[in-house]
Amino acid sequence: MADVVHYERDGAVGVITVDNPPVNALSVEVRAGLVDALARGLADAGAAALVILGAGRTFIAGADIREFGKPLTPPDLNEVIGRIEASPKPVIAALHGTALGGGLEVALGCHYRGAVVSAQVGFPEVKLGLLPGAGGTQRLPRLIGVEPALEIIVRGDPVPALKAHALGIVDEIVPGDLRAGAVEFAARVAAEKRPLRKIGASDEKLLAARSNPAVFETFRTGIERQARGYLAPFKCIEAVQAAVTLPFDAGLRRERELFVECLLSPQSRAQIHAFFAEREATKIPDVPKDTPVRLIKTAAVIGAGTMGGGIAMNFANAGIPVTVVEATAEALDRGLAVVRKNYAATAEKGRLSPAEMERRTALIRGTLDFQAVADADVVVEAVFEDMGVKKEVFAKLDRTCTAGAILATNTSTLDVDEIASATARPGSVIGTHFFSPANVMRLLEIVRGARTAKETIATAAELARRIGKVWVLAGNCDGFIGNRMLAGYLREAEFLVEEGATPAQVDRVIYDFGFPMGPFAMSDLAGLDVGWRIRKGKAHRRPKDLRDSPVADRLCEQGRFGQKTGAGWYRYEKGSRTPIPDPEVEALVAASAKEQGLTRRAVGDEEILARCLYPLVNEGARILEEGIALRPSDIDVIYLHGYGFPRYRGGPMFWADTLGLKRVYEEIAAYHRTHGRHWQPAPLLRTLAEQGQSFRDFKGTGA
Ligand code: 3H9
Repeated sequence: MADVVHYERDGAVGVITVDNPPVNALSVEVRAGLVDALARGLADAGAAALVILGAGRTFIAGADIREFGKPLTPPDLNEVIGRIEASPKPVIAALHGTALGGGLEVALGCHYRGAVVSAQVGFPEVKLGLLPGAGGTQRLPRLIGVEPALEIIVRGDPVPALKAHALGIVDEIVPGDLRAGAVEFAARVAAEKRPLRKIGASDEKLLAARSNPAVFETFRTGIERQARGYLAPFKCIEAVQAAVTLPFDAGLRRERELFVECLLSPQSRAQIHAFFAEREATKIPDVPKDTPVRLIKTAAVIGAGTMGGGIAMNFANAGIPVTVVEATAEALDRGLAVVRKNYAATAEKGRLSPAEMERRTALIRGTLDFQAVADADVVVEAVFEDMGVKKEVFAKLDRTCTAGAILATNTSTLDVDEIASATARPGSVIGTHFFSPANVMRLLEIVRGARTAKETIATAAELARRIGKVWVLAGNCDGFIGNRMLAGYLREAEFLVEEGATPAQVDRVIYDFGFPMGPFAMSDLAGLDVGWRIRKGKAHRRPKDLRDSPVADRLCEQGRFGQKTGAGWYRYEKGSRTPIPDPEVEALVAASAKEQGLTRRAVGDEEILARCLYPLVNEGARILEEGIALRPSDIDVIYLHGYGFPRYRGGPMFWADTLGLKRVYEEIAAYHRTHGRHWQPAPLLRTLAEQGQSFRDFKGTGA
């Protein structure tokens, strides 16, 4: 077995070090190593107390997620923790980095906990579709009370050391060196003969909830909207409730049952897939981690519109000074006023201190002078979506910017190579497709042009990390990954309505699947005019034999641009965002159907779901085959973070795998026969289906 847990003596204290890089996950070797090291410590007559700490950058960050789904090899984590808690010598956990999940559970099995001030503790299991399964739901409420425990377990957010100290999770904040401080703490506990605090044996903190069981129902109601569709948050509540209603040992057994129930659920598989997919997306085979990057000290944004302002806020939020360039004073003032309003709204909600708001606002400087971009390390162009305008901007950037500066375009559809051709340095040009609102949405598509240099990609990736984005690398094509796939989704939604469904029915089916809203509500929110303009610009490229629903264009011709004009696919009362079905739209749709000779019919919910979501899968398969996306899981990350695909379903490609590609292919082929060329199955989908494989098995085109 690998030597991943060491034991050594430091004065009168035995030190147990978990050394399992990168995050000291509780693999079977670590669990067995902890049992052995504990036994050594107990047998060591010179050790009056024991310390458990983590080597490297963190204490234990949890169970080894890669072991889930495989048969459990003993010792079980509950057993390990039970032995620690039963130790006749005091055991002290010394926390740094992130003590998460099973890591915090180990710490709660210890009699005392010390932490450095930068440490964080938490139970993120819920984000993996799980619950703490090694006593966390039983010990934490016994330590700090039911309500704070519910907050930590059900929400899954990390708790900084000082707050953990205030709550009573951490007994001492260790100043200076953790090991020395923890050894001193342990020696003191032994010398003072402090009682061994066995959390499992105490239950005073449960008494309040025992006499007020309504606390659970209140909590459940409180999370209902946010946790809609998810299983784990509700199972977490059930597990904490078991701490209150059952004796400790029975509570542990109930917790384990609920844990296993979650672990075996498709939701947990999907959420674990999402966890690894997000990390995998940051690995670009031909751009290794040690690729040199340009240090970004200052940034510039061209254009102070909604996107430009939002992008500038991203830089300011990360402490990077940013210059926003506009053509007219009026547009600049308007843009900067929106930025200030956004910050003020966040401050009003208490999520930003007034001082921090000032600091961030001060980092954003507006100017009409294009020369101001000369020293910027990165410039993001966010002007009108028009090739001519963009090329003009890039020619100017080429003349103005310092050598090696990253020249990024925020285009959502245009050809990055053509934009780059306006410069003499295409290696420095890259697409950074932010999603609207750019200061809120976490997704960033980084678009690699044919001549984009590796350093440019690595720098953009590093910058994305710094400004807190989840990023995915995309190849250069119309709509890149996300929007290219979305086209088929929107097209089918519109066809379905022409064929007899209503926008409200389609939206309900998609909402019930788990999206925050359906395609029509989303289009009304985003503004119908954007797509309309793009369609008009590309009208000449549309194949004549492909049907398109004219309804969206007709809505726009009537000035119905969505929420902002009070009407789109729905109508809206003044000041309200609630979509109200509109008979006028119904009439327009009926007329359009008649013109096209369609006989309208009742459309079933199942058909709606398949016809909206299969185009995502089919186009996703093409995107993979063309090498526009590196892997199916990258596509999933884009849909989870940019389009509201429910995380508990893992993303469109993962979802298709769960249905089975044979079924997906056959249904797409059937739609192809009845609905025509739009539904031509992607060759990759067909191949995988015929070979009985999944997207998970796709290992790239080798291109
Ligand atoms: C649990 O504990 C259940 C128990 O209650 C009950 C059991 C019975 N396992 O994120 P990073 C890998 S559930 C395996 O890039 P950072 C990760 O994939 C668990 N691998 O670093 C990556 O690998 P690679 C509860 C793990 O510094 C590498 O480590 N715990 C695990 O940005 C570096 O990760 C959690 O949910 C793991 N548990 O962030 C914590 N964790 O280099 C999950 C990480 O090959 N982890 N890896 O791509 C995290 O939140 C972050 O990784 C952490 C570090 C904050 C720790």
